[in-house]
Amino acid sequence: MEKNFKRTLITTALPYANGPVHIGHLAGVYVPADIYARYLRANGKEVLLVGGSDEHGVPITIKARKEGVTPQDIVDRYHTIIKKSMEGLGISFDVYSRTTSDIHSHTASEFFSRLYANGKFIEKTSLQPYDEQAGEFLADRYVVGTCPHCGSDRAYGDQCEACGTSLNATDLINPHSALTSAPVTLKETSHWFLPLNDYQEALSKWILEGHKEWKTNVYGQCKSWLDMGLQPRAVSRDLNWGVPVPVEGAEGKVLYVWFDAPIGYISNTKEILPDTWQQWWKSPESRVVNFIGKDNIVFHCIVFPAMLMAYGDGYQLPDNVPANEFLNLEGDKISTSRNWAVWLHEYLEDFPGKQDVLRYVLTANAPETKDNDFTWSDFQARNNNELVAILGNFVNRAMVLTHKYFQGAVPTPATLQPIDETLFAEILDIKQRVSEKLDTFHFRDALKDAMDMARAGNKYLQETEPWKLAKTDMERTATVLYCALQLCADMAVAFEPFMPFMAQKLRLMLGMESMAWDAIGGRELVPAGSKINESELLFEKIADETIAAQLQRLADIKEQNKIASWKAEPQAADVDFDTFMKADLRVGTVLECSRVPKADKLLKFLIDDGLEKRTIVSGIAKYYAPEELVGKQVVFIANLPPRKLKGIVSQGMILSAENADGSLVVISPSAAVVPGAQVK
Ligand code: B3M
Ligand code: ZN
Repeated sequence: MEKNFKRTLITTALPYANGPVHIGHLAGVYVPADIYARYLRANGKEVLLVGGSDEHGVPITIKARKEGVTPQDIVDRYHTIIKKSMEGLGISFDVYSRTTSDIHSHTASEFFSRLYANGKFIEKTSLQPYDEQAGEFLADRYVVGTCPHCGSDRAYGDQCEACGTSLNATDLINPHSALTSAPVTLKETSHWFLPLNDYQEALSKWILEGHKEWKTNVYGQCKSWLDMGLQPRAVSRDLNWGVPVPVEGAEGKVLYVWFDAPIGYISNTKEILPDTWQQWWKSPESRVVNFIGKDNIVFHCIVFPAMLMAYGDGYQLPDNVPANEFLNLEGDKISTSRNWAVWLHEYLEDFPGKQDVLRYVLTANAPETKDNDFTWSDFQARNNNELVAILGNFVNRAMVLTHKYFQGAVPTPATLQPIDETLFAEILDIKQRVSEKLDTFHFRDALKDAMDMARAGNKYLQETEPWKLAKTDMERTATVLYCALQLCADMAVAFEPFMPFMAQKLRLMLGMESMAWDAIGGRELVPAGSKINESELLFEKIADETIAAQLQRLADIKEQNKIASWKAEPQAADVDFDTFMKADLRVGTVLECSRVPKADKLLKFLIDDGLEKRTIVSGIAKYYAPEELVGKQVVFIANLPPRKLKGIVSQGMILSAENADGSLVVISPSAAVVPGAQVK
């Protein structure tokens, strides 16, 4: 271990209880935190792994209104799903709680009161969006209007989803309330602010000088916040969902969700250790490590530490904040609202008994230094080519051969030969490498190194060939299988942090107790003469059909999203009648139609337009065979200036309608008309 702390309090970002958790949450936060916790425990350290659901904030109230239920209904539903699926995946929380608990409201409320009483806040009055009809202040998400950048009339007060621009509610044109559609007015309201600028110097010193060892993505983000100069931040909101502001006259105001959520780490610790929780937060022998995603860095490295500094009373700042980047899914950003995710509770249903496969793949491909992509084909390949072919195969061979030649008892070794000594030395070397990487939060590389154990085992069996030896030299066979079984036992210990289900199964097969990390590389983890149990396969191949079904599910979601976004396509801005009438729309008869060489989208038409024959090029080759269109009547714009496409001069544009999936259908009159007929 790098630093010698007695206790480590490991916190995990509290997921919002407005949806279930998905692979992005797992890869970024929960799997690495769990690996770290299990690794420290195996090293005999005192560890507390805490987490819980973040049950406040505006998105939860929006979801509740949409469904016509209360915010409490929403958080009850998702907290239950999240908690259960975390357990299902083997995330070894000592406590998984929630921010609507009493202990949390008390803790958060007391925290605020103390800062308030000690004059740590400034109070500021400002104009905020207000809905007169509802008699409520409106959070940014509740203000809807026209985007000043792209003209979409469905932009929100914090962002326009059509063009992606971040906005302030006051930027919107025609802002109105999402609650009642009433026009939004501005009303004066006062809030409390934590003057982060007062902590600028202390924070800079603590991070920029004191924590150069932090991951570069984390250190870099902190540095840029600090370089920009910190500003006061509001810590209260006008909202009816959250921890009430404990100040007289503050009715209708709650703590800002990012003020109360990190205090959740403290409430969780209190909940599990009501008498000794302070040791974990306030003793120099303890340290706090926050596992989070990159979008939470500023809150954990700047805002919460400033809150702790303001509070005083011996609270320690985090020792490390190993934040990860994002995981994408099949090349696209994971999104709860677009259902573009692999949900943990669904995975656990679709892949029973395969928790470790997901843990393995998410770790092997963890977004530690940059955003990464989860693909189902990579999932299958890693399972089939790594877990089955390398790890499972080695263990299976060692077990089966022991049953075959030694009736399921660990054989007694004779004097070890150099090749056996090399194997033991290699294991110790791998253990060292894995430990160094786990100590410094490099989980992905640690797992890669751990897999070298299985590789070394396969190589060892390949070189010693015990199945051949057994014909001539039982003593040497015994030694080889003894060594191979020790390596299986090493793996049961070394893989426990990464794949606890597999590790337990392997231990049971070997008839061994759970062991400390130190045991790895030992010479007698499973002693000669001890019985091993029936060999079972640790991993099994995942079939192509299984993967195809998951891909189909994603394809269906894509399709639904397209339809949804197509339906939501806002109507274009008004056009005046005279402008519209300037377009000369005509019906023409298709005389000839052919593909355009080297342009797979284009068809070239010869059209009888009533006066003459004109050439028009149209991008519908994907949807029609040219011969289908000959003889048909189409609608075209006759007075567009000629345009050159792939060397062909196109004299107009054929009109088509676009389906939700992007396919095009040519517009035709419903009965034959004379060529050149005007469309009005
Ligand atoms: N709920 C944000 C998130 O899930 C937030 C984390 C709170 S950690 C104290 O990204
Ligand atoms: Zn926009």
